[in-house]
Amino acid sequence: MIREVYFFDFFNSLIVGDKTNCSVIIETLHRENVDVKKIYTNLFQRSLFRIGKMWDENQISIAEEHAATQVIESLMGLLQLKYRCGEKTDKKAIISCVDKEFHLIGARMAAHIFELNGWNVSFLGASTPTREIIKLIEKIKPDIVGLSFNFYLNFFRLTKEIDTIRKHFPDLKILIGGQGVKQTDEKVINKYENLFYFNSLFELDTFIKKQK
Ligand code: B12
Repeated sequence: MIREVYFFDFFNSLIVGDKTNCSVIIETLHRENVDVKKIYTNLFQRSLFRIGKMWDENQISIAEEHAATQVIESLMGLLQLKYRCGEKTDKKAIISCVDKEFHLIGARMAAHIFELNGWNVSFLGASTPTREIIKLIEKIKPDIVGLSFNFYLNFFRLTKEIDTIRKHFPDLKILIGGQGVKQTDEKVINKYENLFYFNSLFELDTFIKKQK
């Protein structure tokens, strides 16, 4: 775990847009060799969930939520430079948000975990149209495609996308993640073969390490 004192210092800085102090905390954690999955989960994800709740309860404005999100995204850039993998494999992954899904931070974290395991990752960010993902799969022939969805209304887009990928590439492993999954009928997800759901970076990391 990351010490509570770090969390509260980080969160209080984030909420007032003090990016400098947020990066000082990140630098300290990096120097202490803290696992980046812990920074992502116990600092960034925990802060963003809190911010989402505060926004939902009208304690902060949309602008304040946007500002905090931007700070987190820039700190992720910093972490991606600091936490790198020395040894590359020939494995390839495509990670993207489904069409019309704009919550990209979780997917970006997942992409980084693949990279730390030596994978070559094409991270497509938010809202990629399905036909574009299909074209890219044809071109780079990845071992895995990872899809993220958070906004529950995008569930039908997720299943449509899975169906389309399956039609074109029946054996391709598909990973899905994001908070939208919890709110939906898990039976729908379970009917697919070779499809895996993760909402924890630690479980994702274990899964990646088992891929040969
Ligand atoms: C920041 C934010 C935004 C930003 C996103 C910007 C960006 N660059 O990503 C913006 C402003 C775009 C936004 C928009 C909206 N948002 Co918003 N947003 C958030 C907020 C505050 C944080 C999201 C986040 O980054 N969380 C932290 C990450 C790390 O968590 P995560 O995504 O779950 O990812 C973890 C796992 O799920 C997993 N994972 C995720 N993806 C993947 C992919 C793979 C392949 C794998 C293996 C794993 C994996 O790994 C991650 C690490 O553990 C959340 C609050 C919350 N509870 O999260 C609301 C929240 C998600 N938003 C919400 C809503 C309602 C909206 C809007 C509809 C608001 C509006 N009226 O316009 C729109 C929808 C836009 C859309 N169509 O996508 C609701 C969603 C409710 C629901 N379940 O449907 C939430 C929960 C807020 C709330 N309390 O109600 N939002």
